[in-house]
Amino acid sequence: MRILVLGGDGYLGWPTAVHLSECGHDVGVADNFVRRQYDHELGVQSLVPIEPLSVRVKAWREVSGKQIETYVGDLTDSEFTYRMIREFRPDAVVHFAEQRAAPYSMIDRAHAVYTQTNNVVGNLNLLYAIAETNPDIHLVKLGTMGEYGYPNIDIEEGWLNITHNGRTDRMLYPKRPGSFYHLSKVHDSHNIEFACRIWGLRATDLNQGIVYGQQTDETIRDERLATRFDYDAVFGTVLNRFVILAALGQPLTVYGEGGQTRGLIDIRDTVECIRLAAENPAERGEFRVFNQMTEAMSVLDIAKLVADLHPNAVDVEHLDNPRVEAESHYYKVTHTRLVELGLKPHLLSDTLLTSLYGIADQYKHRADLDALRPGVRWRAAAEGK
Ligand code: NAD
Ligand code: USQ
Repeated sequence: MRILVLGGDGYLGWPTAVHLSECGHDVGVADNFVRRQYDHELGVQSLVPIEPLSVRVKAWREVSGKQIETYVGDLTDSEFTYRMIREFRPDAVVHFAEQRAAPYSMIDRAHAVYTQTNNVVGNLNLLYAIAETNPDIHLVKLGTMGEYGYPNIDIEEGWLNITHNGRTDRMLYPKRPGSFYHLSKVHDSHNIEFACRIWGLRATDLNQGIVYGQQTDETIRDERLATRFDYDAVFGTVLNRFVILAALGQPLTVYGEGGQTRGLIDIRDTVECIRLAAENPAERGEFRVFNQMTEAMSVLDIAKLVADLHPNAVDVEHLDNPRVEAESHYYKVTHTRLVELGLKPHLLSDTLLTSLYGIADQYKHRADLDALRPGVRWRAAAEGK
């Protein structure tokens, strides 16, 4: 298949691109490098050094003999998006190319507006480019488990059968997300479902949980193929961040009680889920939703696990929660559809954590300790700060 990976210079996009290439697909990647720009803005860098995209692509050619085409541009630029879809002629487009940090979207008005404009407009340009170029192209879109929020009922895979006043319908599962970033994904999901309904597009919305890990079978083949590993309080996600805090000898920062339960997934499963979704496309007109997570754990349990398995003594510290979120809640999620397609999950094991400890230890000298404490507060706008 010809598969275009949008956001192919990012944490997940790059490992996915090389995985799909390794599996025999013709792969193109697109990126505007804005993720590298956020690092400059925040004064931080990936803990593991990463090469420019041009070097990564060259290294992959040397290591595998396979070519990856690159498109440098911004999805909010419709001319770029249309040209890329027309030139590459993909069978599937994997769309990772969005601003993905909840705290970044909550810094202030400008960052919230940027996040929603970048994400919603980029996705809408892509929907039009697919519809007008070739409506047969399968869109594989990265959504997030956080779209659902944390309701007091079981979470289904995207859709819910509802009986109300004696009548029954199949509706999109109700959404109650927890940041302007997570809201942007809800807006995307609605736009995609509408495009499937009116234009007969085919789409898979992957509601992914929090990803952990840094290496895949392909990226370990050469250090120039490494993907990013974030630890700062804006972009660092909880498990990766706790592993790096432990390596630095810093306390693990549990926000509030730590009863927040989240879906998790190993980066090696992420790239495999994308392959499975791409190789088994949705039907024309179908808006298909998969919950892309393999296990659930509370933040406090994640902290305890990281601390217990670490060779050094690690403290767990409860901070005032900078976010507005339930710190203890019901959480039961259906996530069977990717397993039905053949996913064999890697569950969080000592082996993975031990190898992550090694990576964190090797590069801990690159961390900026000033970037560790959370500075973005969800309530700030209403508190006049
Ligand atoms: P990332 O920021 O590392 O990668 C996203 C890439 O998209 C970056 O390289 C960035 O430069 C690019 N990009 C952003 N806006 C663009 C635009 N307008 N035009 C072109 N390129 C653009 O993020 P990631 O962690 O790899 O996440 C990828 C996707 O997966 C995101 O959509 C995110 O919401 C979703 N996701 C991530 C996680 C996670 O834990 N990392 C979990 C669930 C879902
Ligand atoms: N948390 C802590 N301490 C920390 C960091 C986080 O207690 O030092 C808590 C947060 O308060 C939150 C939970 O851990 O309750 C998860 O936070 P996170 O920053 O790891 O994850 P989140 O903001 O939800 O966003 C990440 C990715 C995003 C993706 C999402 C999947 O950045 O792109 O969409 O995970 S999900 O959470 O399923 O929505």
